[in-house]
Amino acid sequence: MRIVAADVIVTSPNRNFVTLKITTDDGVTGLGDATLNGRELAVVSYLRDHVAPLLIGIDAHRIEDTWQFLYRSAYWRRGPVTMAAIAAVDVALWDIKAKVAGMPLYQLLGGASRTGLLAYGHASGKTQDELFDSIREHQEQGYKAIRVQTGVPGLKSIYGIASNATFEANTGTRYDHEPAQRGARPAEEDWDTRSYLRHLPTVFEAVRHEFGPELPLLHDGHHRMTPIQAAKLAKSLEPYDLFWLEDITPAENQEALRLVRQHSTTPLAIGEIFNTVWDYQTIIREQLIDYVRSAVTHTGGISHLKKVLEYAAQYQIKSGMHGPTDISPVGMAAAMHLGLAIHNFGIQEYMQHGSRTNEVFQQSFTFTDGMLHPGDNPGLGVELDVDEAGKYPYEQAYLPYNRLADGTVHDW
Ligand code: GCO
Ligand code: MG
Repeated sequence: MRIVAADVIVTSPNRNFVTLKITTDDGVTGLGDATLNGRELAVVSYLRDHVAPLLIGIDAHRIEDTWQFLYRSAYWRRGPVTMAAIAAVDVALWDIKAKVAGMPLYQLLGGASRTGLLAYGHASGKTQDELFDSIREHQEQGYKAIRVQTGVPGLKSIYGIASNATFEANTGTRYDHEPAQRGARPAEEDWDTRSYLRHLPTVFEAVRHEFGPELPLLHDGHHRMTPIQAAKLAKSLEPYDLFWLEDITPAENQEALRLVRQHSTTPLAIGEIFNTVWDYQTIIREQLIDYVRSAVTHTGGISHLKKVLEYAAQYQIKSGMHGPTDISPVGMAAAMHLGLAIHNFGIQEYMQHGSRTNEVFQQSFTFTDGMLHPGDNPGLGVELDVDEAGKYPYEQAYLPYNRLADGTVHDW
């Protein structure tokens, strides 16, 4: 079964998505997500100009060999662009293999290890009242675990809070916006770590008081703290029993987390911007984290992320795969098949795509009573309507960035 076409489809129904569609000489097609938020066209070029021509004629069943060929023959390894491109090829080939086998992909990965995947959603608010409303709204939608992001007094706009969700009255769907904004330049936000460190524990105290001790609560620090600030934060949130505290440091410096571990037992999650097992080498071996945040889409696909998670399993570290709206329904389905099959599944992030996105990508996965399931269609269970996709051409969009009061650029 040879590959006869590898097409890259760019579409922007509610936001930009890049999808690779591989076709075999038997007429079987497979999809892979290659969306790199805010830098989409770099992956498009990598795939169209450098990878697609190499795929023609390859045996579509040789997934591991194709992965190794693309990774090693390029010489220039790792990095988000390379690894998103390889991920798209890998996932498309898994989709094809599972369709040919007539099975949902999770069956080929070892079969289901559980009945469904616990998902968490994003609650946020500028004020306490808005935040409480948002948590309740998520609970009404079925979410059993909730990420809490909040405004900080004195700061104008912060990543991840409100104005972030839209209710589409015509379809009855709720659409979670991600921070990327369409436009020619990134939006500028402001930041003050000391105000944030003072304010956040008061928010979690109020949330625990209102919603009780049972509800799993998560928080994302979005890479903004120094190691000692991160240690302080993790320690100050300990009384509120978080499910996890995410990206408290930039973590390129993996050793930085030793300091945090010395001061706190708050569980830590890191890795949404990591691409390979090498980015995790120290933090897994030294047990400096509790959850691996990588997405299938940005970590070389199912083949590579499965290896990362198997390594993590030796240290009782679990999965917490990245699932914002900038992971397309194809990338989400891939995460769900992998999450259903592995033993060390932890939790799956799940934001809701808009109705236009759901029309472009027809999906078989379900979200019922707070649990995700990839469905039992052969393959990934996602199909792309190319005509529908063609209605929404690419639009330039950028993630925001931060400046401190004195104008210094800061991690956002
Ligand atoms: C998360 C993430 C996202 C990212 C976004 C960048 O935890 O869901 O931090 O909100 O900022 O995916 O593209
Ligand atoms: Mg995050």
